Amino acid sequence: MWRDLLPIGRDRDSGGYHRHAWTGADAECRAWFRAQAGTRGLTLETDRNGNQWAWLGDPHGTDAVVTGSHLDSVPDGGAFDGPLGVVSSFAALDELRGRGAAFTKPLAIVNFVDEEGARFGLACVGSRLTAGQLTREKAYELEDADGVSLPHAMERAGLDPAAIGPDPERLARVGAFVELHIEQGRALDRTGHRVGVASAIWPHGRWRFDFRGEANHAGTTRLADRRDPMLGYAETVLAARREAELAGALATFGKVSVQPGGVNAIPSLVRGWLDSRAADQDTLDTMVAAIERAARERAERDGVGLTVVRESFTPVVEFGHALRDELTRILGGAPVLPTGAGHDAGILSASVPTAMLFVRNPTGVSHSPAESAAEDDCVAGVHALADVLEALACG
Ligand code: HGY
Ligand code: MN
Ligand code: MN
Repeated sequence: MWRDLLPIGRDRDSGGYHRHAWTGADAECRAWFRAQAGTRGLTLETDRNGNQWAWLGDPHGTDAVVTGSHLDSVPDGGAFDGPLGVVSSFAALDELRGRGAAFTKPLAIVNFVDEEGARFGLACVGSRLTAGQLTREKAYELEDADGVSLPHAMERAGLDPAAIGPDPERLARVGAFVELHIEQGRALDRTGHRVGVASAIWPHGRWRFDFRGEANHAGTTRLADRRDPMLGYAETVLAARREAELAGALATFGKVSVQPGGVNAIPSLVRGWLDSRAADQDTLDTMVAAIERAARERAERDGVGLTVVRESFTPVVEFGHALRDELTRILGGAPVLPTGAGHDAGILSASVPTAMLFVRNPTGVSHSPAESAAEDDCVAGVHALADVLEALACG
């Protein structure tokens, strides 16, 4: 399975992945998922929001046990973030069948669409829509960098965008959701364990900063006459770093666009996206407010306009202790750790009992082509997931 997935959407030079929602690479990943379901005799369903479900047992049964993750990537992402969870789910099912496990509950493997939000700017679109945390109206407003709207992209991929929306009946049939994921840090590595259980996800969000100035000639405009939005942006990047350090939190400008984008022109618009995360809501709010204050002060000084829009937000997620403790017990005392990374599991946890397993990441690197995990650790993850699914679905 891993070998089949590896070439899809991979950049030949960097080795990183570009599997953005509803692109050709995403379609190939989805075809791969369909084929894996078919090989195993599972019933494939694509829900109203484009998430794929592969069912063993009755798709309309209740108290289903669901596992899976996502197959899309960030720009130039690693091979493991997402796919490890989906591949491990199929592998765990194979292992359970090999053990002769007798399933007493329906089991599904899910591929949530557009987890990373790399194309339309909002993360976890598939799970948010299904869980009713993103309205159809808001989803219809999402556009990619080329101005292609989300509904249009879905339509091109053969889906009916008029159907998208919350799916409470589907979620009501789910008794438990367990997502396996590569750890995106080194906390597990420091414990010496291969597999851990998630405790919580930090609150996090994305804010768009638009600095609007005046385009002008780089060779003839006196410094005193400029309204250069790049200065406010630069100052804000430094403020974000400073405030994050003070707060013991995280703030990142990882994406910026400049208009008109000429080497010899003062920009008219600098648009930067802030990704901010902290252990608690107060710290996050205070930090983002301080960054915005610094941006406004500088923008005013330069005669530059500033608008700040919060494009997405995910409150803190504390995974339910009952399921989390059960997983820890099944795995013989696996370490329990929090993460700053967002996941579909975090979105679903508001609607269904949800837990996560993390597989050791020896370098901690993620959202990068250098992301890696040892094969033995991945196999340990499959065994752990199989143990968990057996306990939950064969009990
Ligand atoms: O950005 C995130 O936290 C996640 O990996 N989608
Ligand atoms: Mn990710
Ligand atoms: Mn992920």
